[in-house]
Amino acid sequence: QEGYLLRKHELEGPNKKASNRSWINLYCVLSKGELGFYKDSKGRDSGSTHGNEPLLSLHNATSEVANDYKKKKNVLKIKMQDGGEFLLQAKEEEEMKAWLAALSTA
Ligand code: I3P
Repeated sequence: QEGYLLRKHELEGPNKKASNRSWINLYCVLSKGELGFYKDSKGRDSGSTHGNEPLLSLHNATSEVANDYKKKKNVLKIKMQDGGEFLLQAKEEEEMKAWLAALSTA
């Protein structure tokens, strides 16, 4: 599963708000239990992530529709094992569902 999503870093750890909280459009790639964020698909090909961030391990991560986030539609939430949290916005509901399905088996 891969494609562009808007991303907001919500929490850096348990109850720790992320410092950079703005929405950014990133090319997201889910592969082998890890989620990578890239500027575009060329970034994926060269392996250089946005801001040189490490790949996100989805081990023990949970994903759900972000029903508590009201400002945008088609937003899902990923909660990581370390307490970190990201919001990801898809352009359409079907796209959000496809990501949730992929994340649930990652
Ligand atoms: C953030 C940006 C986000 C906003 C966030 C701001 O400011 O406006 O869009 O989240 O609010 O801190 P900046 O771009 O200067 O980093 P929302 O879109 O969810 O409102 P927050 O800190 O209340 O999450």
